[in-house]
Amino acid sequence: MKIIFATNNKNKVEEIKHLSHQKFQIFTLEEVGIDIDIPEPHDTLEANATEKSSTIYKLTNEAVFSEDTGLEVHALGGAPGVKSARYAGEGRNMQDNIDKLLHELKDKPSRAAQFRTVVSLIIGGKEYQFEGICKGHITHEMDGSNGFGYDPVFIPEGSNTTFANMDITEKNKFSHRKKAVQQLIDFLNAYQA
Ligand code: ITT
Repeated sequence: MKIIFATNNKNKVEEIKHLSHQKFQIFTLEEVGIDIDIPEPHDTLEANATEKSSTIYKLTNEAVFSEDTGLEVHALGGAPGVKSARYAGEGRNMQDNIDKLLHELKDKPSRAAQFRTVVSLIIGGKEYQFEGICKGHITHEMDGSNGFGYDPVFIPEGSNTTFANMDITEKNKFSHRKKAVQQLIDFLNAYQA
């Protein structure tokens, strides 16, 4: 079975390609010759994930999944959440986002946070969603150079180091994305068209 992963984020593709599965082969947008910036206009991860998968489904009419991920920080009322990619404003980079996050948390007693991933799968004309959560906390400074996004400032529960100090196999022992995508894999392995 062929399935398209509707993302432009190469780090997400790399993490998912580390997971083992049978019965289907994952193709990236690049591999199927689609070059578009998929819109993420909504205010929930769920709605943005649906937007991404349905945009590509309409173009290809093939099985497709997408995912939207946010970092939800307890003391900030769940921010940056769905706005994780543009927390410091449009046109700002990841360093600006992390600087803002550390600044906002400077005087907060709690640094508890979680990554939440929502996967949206469209297959046989129907949508299915899967969620993965990784709880942890935000560090006081950046540490490590692996991974992407907020990885240098996030320590998952059960570890004493940041995601950015882990290789992909180790990150996948804890990761939100792995938990959501594992449900997707289990679903597809059992799926009868
Ligand atoms: P898509 O093409 O899949 O939409 P994206 O990079 O826009 O890719 P998201 O909107 O899902 O991805 O993610 C929002 C931001 O959250 C993203 O730019 C990262 O900075 C951050 N992020 C997502 N997953 C992360 C992870 O596993 N570790 C650290 N930061 C992450």
